[in-house]
Amino acid sequence: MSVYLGLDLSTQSLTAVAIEVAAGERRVAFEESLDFDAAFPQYGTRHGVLPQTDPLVATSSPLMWAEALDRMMEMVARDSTIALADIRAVSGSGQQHGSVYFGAAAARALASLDAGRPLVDQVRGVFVRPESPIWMDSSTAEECEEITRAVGGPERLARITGSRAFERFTGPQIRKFFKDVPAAYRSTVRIHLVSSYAASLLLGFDAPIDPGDGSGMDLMDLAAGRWASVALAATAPDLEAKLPPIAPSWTVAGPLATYWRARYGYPAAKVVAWSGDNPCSLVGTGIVREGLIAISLGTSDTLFGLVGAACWDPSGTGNVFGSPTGGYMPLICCKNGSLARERIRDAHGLDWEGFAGALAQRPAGNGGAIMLPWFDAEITPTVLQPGVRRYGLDPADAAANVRAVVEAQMLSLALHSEWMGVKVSRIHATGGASQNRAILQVMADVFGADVCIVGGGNSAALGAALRAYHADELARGRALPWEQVVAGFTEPWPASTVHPVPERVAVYREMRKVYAACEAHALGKGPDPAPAIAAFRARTK
Ligand code: XUL
Repeated sequence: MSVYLGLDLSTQSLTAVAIEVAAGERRVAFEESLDFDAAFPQYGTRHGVLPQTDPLVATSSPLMWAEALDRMMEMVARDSTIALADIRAVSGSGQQHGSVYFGAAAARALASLDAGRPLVDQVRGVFVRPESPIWMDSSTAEECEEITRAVGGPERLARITGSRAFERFTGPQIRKFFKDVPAAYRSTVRIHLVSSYAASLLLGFDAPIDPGDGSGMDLMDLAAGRWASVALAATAPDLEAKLPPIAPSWTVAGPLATYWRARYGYPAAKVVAWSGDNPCSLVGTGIVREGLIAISLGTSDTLFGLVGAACWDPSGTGNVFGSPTGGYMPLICCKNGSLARERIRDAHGLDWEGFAGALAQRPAGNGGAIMLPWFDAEITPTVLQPGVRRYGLDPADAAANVRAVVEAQMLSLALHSEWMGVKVSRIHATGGASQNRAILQVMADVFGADVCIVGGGNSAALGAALRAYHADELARGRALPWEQVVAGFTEPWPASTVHPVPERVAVYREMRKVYAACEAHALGKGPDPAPAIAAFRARTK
């Protein structure tokens, strides 16, 4: 039997999933999370983020992450359900975009870790920046502009790297550090992503960055899978020398460092390059061939898929990351996800059952009543002035508003993912709201595709474990097809499939255009959509 360990260092917690793969059996053998706030209160994080006076700044502690990794590795080692000696490979997933800054002492400290002392005490002195900027930071608008200008415009940057400049992306964050504290930037020897940092702790030396996470930096030539010199030059001086190399996601970077073996009894398991949490979730939700997409209905609603050729979103809202399976991973993120659903639910005094009931009371198309659910500033499409807009929708009508918010979310996901060019054959739904069948029915009808539920809550950690399995097989000369890698772990839940209803699919095909007209109008980019709404209402009566 072979065991593979996947770790997910996310914003709020560190999760480990261990999978067992034997001839006739595959199963998840271990699944545990460590919540940063609860387990490490001495760092003072809230939801994994350090307190700040500037609301645009978001940081966390790389030291806390090291301590969490040490604690989790101990928990895995002590768990009696796993045969430690059977662990063949370890990989991981990190919250994307966050960065860690090593000074001159780091290489020596990592190379000489003493198994008799906790990790945290040995890496305390290695950081040039004791706080790491993370993906929730949006303090780099100025740097985004400067980088964009230097590269030759947002379209050129997106064509090269897969994304225009985003405040949370690592390149703009590095530029801000270089501008704010140039001496500290100069003394930085190595800049890691959260993913490559954690992998380096496991290895005892600098791990590479994989294209899945490297593409979240505004620094990588997406099609070539190497650093883009024009983007590096636009960001900060001598940057390439400070970055680890980019290596394929299935790279075996080395064995677990002696520290882990001597301290906890691990074998010399292979450490496989870590990736970002979204790229790992792609594998953990079973999106391993074109035509499948995953929609995660969580705090934000995220849609991602897998495509063979590098692409970019001409509207500038979407991202394209490298896929850890090879190929590319287009992704869009709508910020007004569960929050918007909850706001409508609460405004009408409903519970989730009542919400589902209200949704079913109204016909597909909602009689032409449309909501733009921008309770909060929105990423997709870019909406900086929050505010809900209603077209032909009475704010007091509970059923109409419930239907309107869900239809809006699904229409928006469908509309703004058209650029991906994915012909959707099946949707894998995950996240809290995927338990609501009525919502999944709207999803199926809007996309005209079957929808099924996959996975438990830990798709990124599971994806990392599956990547470890794939890389181990490859290193042994067996190139397993990805569908074989994920088999037994990412199958749809039994009886969870929801089929589209052809008449409703036809309604939503029309409604998508009307919704687009409302969006354009609300953003000051199009005429009053009233005639289009009236025509739609007449046609769908
Ligand atoms: C993706 C992004 C987030 C983080 C969360 O671009 O910013 O999904 O990866 O961990």
